[in-house]
Amino acid sequence: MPTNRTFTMIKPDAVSDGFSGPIIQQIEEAGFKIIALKKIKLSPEEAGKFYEVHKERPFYQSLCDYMSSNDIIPMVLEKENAMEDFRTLIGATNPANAAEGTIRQRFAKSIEANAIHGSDSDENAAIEAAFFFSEKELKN
Ligand code: IDP
Ligand code: MG
Repeated sequence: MPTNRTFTMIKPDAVSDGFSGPIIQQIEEAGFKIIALKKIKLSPEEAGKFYEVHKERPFYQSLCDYMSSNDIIPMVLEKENAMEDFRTLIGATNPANAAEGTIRQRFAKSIEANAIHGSDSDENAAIEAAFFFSEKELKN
């Protein structure tokens, strides 16, 4: 995947609360182009695989239960400096610490149910995109 791309998911709380529209609008207004998008419900096992890097952390089981509790909307986005700019757009993991106007400050409920995911490196963005999308879907 080119380095001007990143991966995101709108998380279950934000999807079920009806915030996917305003979140996608904020993403597009910030200059990101949507390359791929789908709506999907993960099994707890699939969520566990996606978050495997966190398996030693105390919140892992709860995170996997939460991430498989309802539909999510994974997306691949394109913009210059995509990964870093997207992390800035979503704000800190804990919405209590997220900067004013960021997606998490606007829409997150808690440090766990924090509305949206953003990859933390170009390498992980490519791995995470391939978790949800075929090569053909990423070819755009
Ligand atoms: P990030 O999503 O901002 O990159 P990570 O540290 O990679 O944050 O954690 C992955 C996800 O795990 C977070 O987005 C959040 O949903 C959840 N999480 C992180 N820290 C905690 C915690 O202390 N308690 C509960 N859930 C957490
Ligand atoms: Mg992370």
